[in-house]
Amino acid sequence: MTQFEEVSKQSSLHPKPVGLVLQYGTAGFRTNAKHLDHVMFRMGLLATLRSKKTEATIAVMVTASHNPEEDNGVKLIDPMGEMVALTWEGYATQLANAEQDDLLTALKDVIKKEAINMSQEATVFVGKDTRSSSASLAQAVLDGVSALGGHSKDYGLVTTPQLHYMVRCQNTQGKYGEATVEGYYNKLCQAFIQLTKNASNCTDDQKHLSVDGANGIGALKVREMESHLKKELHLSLFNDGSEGKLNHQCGADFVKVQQKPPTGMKMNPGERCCSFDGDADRIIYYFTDSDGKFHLLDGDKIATLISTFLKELLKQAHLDLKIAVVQTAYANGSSTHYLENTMKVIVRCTKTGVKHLHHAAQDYDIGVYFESNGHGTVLFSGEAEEKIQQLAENASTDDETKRAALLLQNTINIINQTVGDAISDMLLIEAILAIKGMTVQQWDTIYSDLPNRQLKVKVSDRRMIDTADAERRAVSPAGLQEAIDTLVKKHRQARSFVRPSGTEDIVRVYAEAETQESADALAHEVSLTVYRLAGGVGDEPKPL
Ligand code: G16
Repeated sequence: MTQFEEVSKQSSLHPKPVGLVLQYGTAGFRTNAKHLDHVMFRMGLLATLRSKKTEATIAVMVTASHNPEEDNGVKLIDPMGEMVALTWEGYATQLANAEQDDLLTALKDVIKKEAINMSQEATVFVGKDTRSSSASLAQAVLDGVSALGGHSKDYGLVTTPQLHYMVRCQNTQGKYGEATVEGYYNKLCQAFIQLTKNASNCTDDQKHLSVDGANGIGALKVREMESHLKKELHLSLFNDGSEGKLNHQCGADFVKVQQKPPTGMKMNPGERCCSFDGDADRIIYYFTDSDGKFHLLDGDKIATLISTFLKELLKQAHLDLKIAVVQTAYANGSSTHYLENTMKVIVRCTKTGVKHLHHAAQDYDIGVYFESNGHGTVLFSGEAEEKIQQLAENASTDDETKRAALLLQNTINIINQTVGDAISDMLLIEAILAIKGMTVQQWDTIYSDLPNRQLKVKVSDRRMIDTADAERRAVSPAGLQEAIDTLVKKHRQARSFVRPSGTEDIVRVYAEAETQESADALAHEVSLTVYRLAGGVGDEPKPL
């Protein structure tokens, strides 16, 4: 049987529902799990082609991250652990939407366009989150890989960033680390222990952190990692999946959007807490003060903490490296103002989606990228890493410079440079707070967030809304942007934008203003405008 006959035979076991069309979204295909079996099989095929093309290992992660339990999705991972290249997103859409009889034609089209040598070997790593649908969908991916004669390695239950990490380790022949979960814990935890040796007089209280695992994979993996931390960090784990539903009233997305603590978590006043999302690639910190007020430290505050720490170390090490922070339109206006005017770092704004931020961050010696929702990491250029290493190893380097260079080296080792990683970010943040002897309250007061509100509006077809200028302006439907501009003018220090979500079937509305009442009113007014101009469905949005 030829390869294509095999694909044909196998694909009939993963048939596409006639007429179903899915869009490649912010982070891959994402929808109700019952529509995804054929997509997974085909992504197995596509990953095999991508592996042949790049002559490297590729990975496929089965997850719908922050979405509800009944959804699922797929993330494709390129050789250096980054999200798959944009042109291949187009091929993914082509393959996913080809009717059953047209699949081979679509497949051959990709092979031709990319001039793929079909006799080249291919390897695909596969991972999955804890959703009940993930096991059979991951099997569909593996079936796709084997139908095209590719080799596969099934990592089973892993966080998304762990799978990204494995790919980079594999394709750098172990230079980035060992391509096992154990290797991942060893690398990150050793760096954490080295870093926290620089923290003096850390009390047991300061070493304690409460973690909301969103009832997902992150909870399992934090448990697995704990012993590697050698009691240098004490974690209390909540929403560990033993009872509650994935992402339901908990997790990073819930906490960020609702601006309130997750259910299922015991929080004492002043205690440092954090939430992961469903596949542990996002993290959000928070605490309640003695008056019961909730304080959120989101991706913007995390980016500020990390970039301040790095800038200080670069100064101590006398290293002249260009550092930038990459944000999206959701970044709180106060954070951008602080970064540009107080910290005096370069700030870039990109479209939503880690793939966009990641690419922008690659333009600098050190690129710190974070979405407000807590998705982010830090990238170091090869040259920057080399300079830091030379300094750390140079016998004539003075003590202070050497200390800073070693801290930078361990910081590089604790970071998962392939993608945002809740576990790695948590360890880095904990290490920075310990080294600086900083409380979560002191971190929170670096700057004050402008009050803000995020809402969702359901419309009949969210593709009606098109945006420009890194999603800060709506270019369609006609009149929407003008209406938003008029509404914004009614409020002080206000800003608002709308964009179609690439992971959920809704339009997102963001508003910030001088007071919470103003931000809430503006978000509501803009939601109503979207509902009226962009084909809202269901009841009209009600005031908050
Ligand atoms: C994904 C992306 C993020 C993005 C988020 C929401 O996160 O990786 O970059 O911010 O979706 O995207 P949208 O607003 O388009 O729905 P995750 O954690 O769900 O994979």
